[in-house]
Amino acid sequence: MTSDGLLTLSREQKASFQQDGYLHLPGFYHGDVLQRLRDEYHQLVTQTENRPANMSYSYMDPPEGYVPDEFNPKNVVGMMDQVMAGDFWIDHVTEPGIVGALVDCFGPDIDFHNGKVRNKPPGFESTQGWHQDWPYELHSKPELAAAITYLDPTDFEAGATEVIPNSHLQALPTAEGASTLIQEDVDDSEAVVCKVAAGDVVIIHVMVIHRAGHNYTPHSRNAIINEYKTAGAIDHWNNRCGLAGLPLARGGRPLMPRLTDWIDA
Ligand SMILES: O=C(O)CCC(=O)C(=O)O
Repeated sequence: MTSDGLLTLSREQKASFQQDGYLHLPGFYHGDVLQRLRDEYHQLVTQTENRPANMSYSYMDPPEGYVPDEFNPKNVVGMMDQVMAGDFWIDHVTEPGIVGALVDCFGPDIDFHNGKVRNKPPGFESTQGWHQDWPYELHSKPELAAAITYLDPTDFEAGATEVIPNSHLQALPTAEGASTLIQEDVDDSEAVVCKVAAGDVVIIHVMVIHRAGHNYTPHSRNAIINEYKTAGAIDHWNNRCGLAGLPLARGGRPLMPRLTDWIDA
């Protein structure tokens, strides 16, 4: 518990999340803990056979002028439900510091929502554009957030996530037949590039306007996105993802035991 009586965040960090709709946690994972995370991740994207059928991988053809890098040699661009890959990935979802941050942001009762991987292999071009996650994952109330764990230093040229601070207070109309926003209507004059280091985490409110960037570097930029919600936010989009709705904190107390020796509780 921090000196402010919060589980993970300082009072300033909590206020910053409430004000801006996102929060950058530099160096959340570091040292041996980060190394283990990167090692496990390397196995996840290289040992792709014989995984549970309810996990899925997607791959990207290298664009002209780019080749896959050694860390992500199969050019995995995305995965769904990496949490089903084993105990380590459950420990990543239930990591008490992250669950604590969500409690600090939203209140005492937190559930898991879903987990995925979003990589930006060399030459990746993001086609999604500005969006709020809300239309993709409607609930009875917008009490959800994604915790993006970055495994590599990621700046603007390398596909950094961009966010528009304080844009999380209302749901905006989506483009015809799409879940993204009408791009011309988005005022991105105040957009912030989340320049991150390996091991940083950025927490993104479900309604904050954001987008993924393009990666013009020869290095794969890799990230895991776990999403969380309050117990009171009831699923309206029929979430069938692995471990959806798993209770992670009740009464402000993280519930899940550690399954591996990765990070001791
Ligand atoms: O990959 C990123 O930088 C952002 C991901 C994103 O926008 C999303 O998954 O909604």
